[in-house]
Amino acid sequence: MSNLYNRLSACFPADATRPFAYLPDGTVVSYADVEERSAAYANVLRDLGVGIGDRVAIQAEKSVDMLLFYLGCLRAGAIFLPLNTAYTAGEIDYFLRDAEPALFVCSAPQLDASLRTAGAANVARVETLDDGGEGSLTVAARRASARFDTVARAGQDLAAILYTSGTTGRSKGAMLTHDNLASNCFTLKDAWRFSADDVLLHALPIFHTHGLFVATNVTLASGAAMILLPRFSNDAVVDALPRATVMMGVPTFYIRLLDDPRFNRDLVAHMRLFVSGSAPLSADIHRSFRERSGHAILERYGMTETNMNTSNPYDGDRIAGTVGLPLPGVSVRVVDAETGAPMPAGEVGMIEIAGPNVFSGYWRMPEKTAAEFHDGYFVSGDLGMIDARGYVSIVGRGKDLIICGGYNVYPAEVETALDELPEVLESAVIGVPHPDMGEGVVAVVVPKEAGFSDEDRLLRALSERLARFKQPRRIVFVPALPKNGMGKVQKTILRDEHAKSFVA
Ligand code: MCA
Ligand code: AMP
Repeated sequence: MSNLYNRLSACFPADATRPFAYLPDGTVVSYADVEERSAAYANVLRDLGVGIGDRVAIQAEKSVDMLLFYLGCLRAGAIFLPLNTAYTAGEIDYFLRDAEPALFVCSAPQLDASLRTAGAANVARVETLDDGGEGSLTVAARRASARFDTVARAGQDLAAILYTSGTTGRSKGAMLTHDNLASNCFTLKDAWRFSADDVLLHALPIFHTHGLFVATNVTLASGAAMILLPRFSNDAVVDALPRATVMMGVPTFYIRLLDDPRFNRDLVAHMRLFVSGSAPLSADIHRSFRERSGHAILERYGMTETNMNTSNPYDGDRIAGTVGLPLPGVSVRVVDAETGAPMPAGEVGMIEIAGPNVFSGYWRMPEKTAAEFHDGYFVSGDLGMIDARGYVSIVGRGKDLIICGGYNVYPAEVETALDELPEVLESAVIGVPHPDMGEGVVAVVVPKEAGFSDEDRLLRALSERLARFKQPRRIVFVPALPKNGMGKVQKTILRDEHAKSFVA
């Protein structure tokens, strides 16, 4: 019973004709379909020779088939490894070499390029899954048996690996167990009062924790339904809101809705909950949203390595600018980042997390894993405080991370890509306020030749190496970077200088 799929399916509605997903073309996918089509995908995986514990990497457009394939992986005991659709071939190459998947799944139009990337990385099999539900896997699944005995897995066995970038060095694969995912989704189901009557408006990508585990697992664990949108757009969300009861989003979703004159109380009369996370939601947006819609957005805080850690309460005060209280079973503490000593209430320090939600380590990186734990607690890299009522606030980041529209950009990765260009002597990459995306990426570059200022040339070169969301939105050329006595770039000075890059 430790296989996450079995724990989820135990909660599926008794009436299997009940809807799981409403698709944009009007198709309704029932819970009977979930059971049968995930079984078919599990059979296909077995036929392809994917064994228990094998990794299955996938870079495909959002579709219900990708969700059913994820469930098929769980059922077959494979480890699901989703990759951002924005990643370039160069980025995918690294993940495939590092994870050594038995199978790489791509979208049909990417097949030729993926065969080359997978071939170079020694991945034996490449199959396709595309957003029309076609692709070699889907075709095979249609012919496969719709019955499959879900394989037994221990709670500590891996269900998924999600890569997260790092402040320095290579991306790390966060290993998430069946227990990690199960504990968190059942905790959230209770905390947010999910029931079979809920209809989740799902506009997030499904290659990250937010859209895949929080949104999808909680829906399945509740026997609820979702309106599956291919991506966020104001038009599609405004159209779907009257049929939904819950929406989960990154702050940019809420910023964009507030900009839309159609967004008002009537539109959300049927809604019971708006959840925000993945990046800070400003207290201003929280207040404006409440005034416009009558809803206090429920902000929560999570990480790829830990799933969700804290949440504002369903009943009780949802305090703007805080990420709420530790979830049941999750221990959150704030310590002095230098000494590791606990900080008194109200004082800022490093946030550390322990609990059944915390991952089991970075794939094949035992030293990095050990370095990120302190007395059994995972060191989040986020700076925050806990007030006298137990509410956690995140006040900054100890890690050099930019969060842009809910996607993480690690400056070191962008700086490395820039510094490799023949025109660049050195660079510093910073995040500055952006009205839509929260933060925007700015690169400050010292060119090798004084007077060089061809921003387009550098951007073109970067586009082959870095996913679009990591590429700077502005490159500024300077003769020298500000450095301290130790020779370290003073990013605070740069952030102040360029604070107005995207805002008036
Ligand atoms: C799109 N672009 C972006 C981003 N998204 N650039 C930087 N950051 C982004 N997040 C690029 C596009 O390629 C396009 O490039 C240009 O920006 C404008 O695109 P636009 O149409 O405005 O964007 P969009 O397609 O509407 O997407 C914005 C979005 C989307 C809806 C905010 O990024 C999104 O769905 N974000 C959700 C991310 C997420 O799920 N994070 C959860 C991670 P060009 O100019 O070349 O056309 S999980 C996590 O963080 C933890 C665990 C947690 O707590 O949840
Ligand atoms: P990821 O690596 O994608 O899992 O991103 C995790 C990071 O997102 C956290 O360490 C935080 O810095 C940030 N984050 C997630 N939720 C929130 C939130 N509600 N407020 C502020 N930051 C958040």
